[in-house]
This record gives sequence, structure tokens and C-alpha cells, in this order.
Amino acid sequence: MDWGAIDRYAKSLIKEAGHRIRVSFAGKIQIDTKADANDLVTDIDREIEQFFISRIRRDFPGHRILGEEGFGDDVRSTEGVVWILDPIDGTMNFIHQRRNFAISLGIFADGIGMLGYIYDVMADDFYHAYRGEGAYRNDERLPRLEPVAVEKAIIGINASWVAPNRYIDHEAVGRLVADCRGTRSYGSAAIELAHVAAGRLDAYLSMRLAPWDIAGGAVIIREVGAISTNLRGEEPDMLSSDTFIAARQGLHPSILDRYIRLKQT
Ligand code: 2AM
Ligand code: CA
Ligand code: CA
Ligand code: CA
Repeated sequence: MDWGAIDRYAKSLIKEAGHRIRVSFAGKIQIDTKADANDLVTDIDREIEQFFISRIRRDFPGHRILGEEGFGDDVRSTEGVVWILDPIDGTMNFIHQRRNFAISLGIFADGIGMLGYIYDVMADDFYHAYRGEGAYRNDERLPRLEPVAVEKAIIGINASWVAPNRYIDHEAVGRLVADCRGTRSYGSAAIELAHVAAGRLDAYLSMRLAPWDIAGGAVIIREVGAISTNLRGEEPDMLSSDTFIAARQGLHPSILDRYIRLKQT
């Protein structure tokens, strides 16, 4: 497999998709809901996914595509090359803020993350990684992350964690929020993972993420020595949704051991 050629192809495809998204703001965007009233999708999410899929199918007919909006393949195994795509991660930000959303793509071979991309479209920040070859922001190498203690960590976490919820003991997480240096919430899993990779966040936690939310970011953060797992400490599975944490080494076990009490769901 010529991963260098696939890497160049994926980068130019993502840049073109980003351009299409920016242009879309000139027209009217149609907003629909999915599972509930706050689960939003637009015609642009669908168009961008279809744009990727038509190109990848034309140029890499042996590869499969797993995309959030469902235009790709019915992927039930990790065999072969699988492109895992979120055409717009942070759709609510896309609609309400017109910024703070990203294109996220991970390219996996037999379940191993080979290439990862996060494109913060409006900031024009492009993050990429090639397994074993390091992670980059706008072609500048990101340094390996040093360990940090909870007391000095900035943690990406949604406010819903500290209200009673069905996934975790919110009082234990409340102690994490109190003990750490500060918390942030950006509304795009991909952008939060890019911040972890770049050292602007020390950890990011989510109660429920899908493979397309994390596929690109997982490849990128691994290259700077950070760890991503579910909240049981297991490697993320690229075929189903689960809880999620990405953090620097050292911080990852201390958060899970000291502050995360999962409910039986
Ligand atoms: P989306 O914008 O692509 O839907 C918001 O906090 C983050 O969670 C975004 O990355 C968003 O991705 C993701 N998200 C929203 N609803 C989700 C769901 N039901 N399952 C998994 N991830 C979700
Ligand atoms: Ca969505
Ligand atoms: Ca997403
Ligand atoms: Ca999405």
C-alpha cells in the first residue's frame, strides 16, 4: 500500500471539502433533526459526506468508507482499508456559530489507524499524522507531550457531566472539576482532540462518541504520546459508540482511577 500517495490524496480532498463548506455559507443551509430536537444535521453535512464518498469510491474502489451520515458502506468488520469520516464534527457549532467545527478522517488498515486528519475549517488549522511518523499542525511537527498532574491540567469536559446522568457518578467527576486547574468545552470532539495533540488541553472526556468522532484524532494523539481509551480503559473500538477519554500519559490513569465511577448501563 502506498500510504504516502493516500496521504497526499486525503489532504487535498479534505482541503477541497473545507473550501466547499466555507462557500456553503453564502447560500441557505437546510437544518433537520435526527434522534432528538438537539441532534442536528444539515444538507451540507450530507453533501460533504457524499463528496468524499464519490471521490474515494472512484479512486480507491477496494476501500470501504464508514461515514456518520450513512452514505458509505455498512462496515461491520475492520478488515482491509476503511476510511472513517465525519464530514462536519460540531454541526451545532456549524449552524449556530459558523466556526468551531472540523472535518475528521481516520484511515485504518485491518483495524490499525494509519493516517489521521482533523481540519478546523474556519481557523484553517490542519492537523495530520501518519502512524510512526509524528503528528503535525499546518506541517509543523507537534512535540511529544510531557506528563502533567491533575492539579495542573486543563480538561475538556461537557457541563452535562456534573449534572445527574445515566453514565457516570457526577459527584466523583465534580471532584475532578474541582481538583484540576480548569475546564473547557468546545462542542467538537475532533477539535478537542486536536487541542489535546497540541498541548492546549491535557485531557478530553466524553460520555458517548462514535468511531467517526475519534478515528482521525486517535491516530494524531498517539503520535504525541497521548492515550485514548473508553472509560473502562480499553482501546476504542472503531465499529461502535462508547465512552471516551484522551489524555497525556500519567494523567490518563489518574483520572480513571480517582474520578470515574461508571454506572452499569
Ligand atoms: P457531531 O457534531 O458530528 O454530531 C458535541 O459535544 C460532540 O459530540 C460533537 O463532536 C458531536 O459530533 C458529538 N455528538 C453529538 N451527538 C452525538 C451522539 N449522539 N453520539 C456520539 N457523538 C455525538
Ligand atoms: Ca451528528
Ligand atoms: Ca461527530
Ligand atoms: Ca458530524
